[in-house]
Amino acid sequence: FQPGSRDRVIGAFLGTFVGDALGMPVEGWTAEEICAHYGEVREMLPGRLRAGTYTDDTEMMIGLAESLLRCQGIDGDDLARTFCRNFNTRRGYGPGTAAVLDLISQGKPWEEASQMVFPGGSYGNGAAMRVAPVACFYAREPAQLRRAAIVSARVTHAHPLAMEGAALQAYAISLSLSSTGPIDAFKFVEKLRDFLSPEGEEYRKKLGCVEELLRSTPSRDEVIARLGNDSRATHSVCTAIYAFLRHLESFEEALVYAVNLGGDTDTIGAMTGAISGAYHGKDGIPPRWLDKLENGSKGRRYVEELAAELWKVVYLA
Ligand code: R7I
Ligand code: MG
Ligand code: MG
Ligand code: MG
Repeated sequence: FQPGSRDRVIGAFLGTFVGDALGMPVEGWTAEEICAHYGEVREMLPGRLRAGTYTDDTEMMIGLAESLLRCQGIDGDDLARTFCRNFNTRRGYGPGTAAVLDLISQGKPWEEASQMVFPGGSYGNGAAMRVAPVACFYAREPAQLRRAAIVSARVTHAHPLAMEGAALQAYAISLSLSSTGPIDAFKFVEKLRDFLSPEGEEYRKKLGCVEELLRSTPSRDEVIARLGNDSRATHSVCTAIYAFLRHLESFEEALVYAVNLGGDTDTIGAMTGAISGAYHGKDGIPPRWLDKLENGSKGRRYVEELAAELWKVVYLA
């Protein structure tokens, strides 16, 4: 349990990638549809993309890591440019984010673009799903972590609920990364609650649900009904936190649980993978999953290199 170890920073990055790729083939399916078709998703399967391929979730995490390393912090302009440069429509972006990136590419400043697609900005989970690099970079400074997560979100997600969700997810990853021993699920939730801003009421309620659900053995349907499994930040971040805490003992079980809830499977998978990967480290991720990940020019090796570089900058400095 070495806090902030290289293995655990790499675990947070690869955990995002593995969760994204595991959930990719069944994104948008209900739990019943997954069950009827596969029984249970436990292997890297082909879907719209080849088995082990990542989607927008990981592509944006990569962009965030690249920009963080280049600027040694969050710089909104550089981050917007980096997201646009990496933007590959084949990877299944959310409609709001795709539109924002198009506007920025056409020359609109991100401050305006991010307000143009939904009134008040998107409250989608696209800012939370990519936040692992921010969490690792600022794991030792919670106040800075909150600020950085919010700025990293705002470039595409200007709605306060999307920004708060990204900050909450970042803090969950950082707590997991920093733990010096076995995590107590209830103390973990308590710390998350203390971290929320006064505007985080919806998340506060959801964290209350997480506690109640942890005290019983709820059905899958009850978990979905109370926490949600869709692409709103408010209906997915706490679901990922719950999947992690429900299966603290195993990265594999947490991720299988998350993906088989259905709905926004790649993203709830990516967020669960980030938190659980930061806890168990790369060594806790099943090798048979890692072996299946795409490994082209910006594939598995590149993601590991980004994580290792970030670890060097933050933890060897
Ligand atoms: O948040 P975002 O990048 O989406 C990420 C999702 C993940 O599942 C990825 O895997 C990828 O598939 O997309 O993209 P947005 O389109 O900004 O937000 C996601 C969804 O949240 C939208 O498509 C809407 O359904 C919903 N949403 C809103 N609906 C109404 N009004 C977000 N903001 C609003 C809103 O203001
Ligand atoms: Mg996706
Ligand atoms: Mg989607
Ligand atoms: Mg998704």
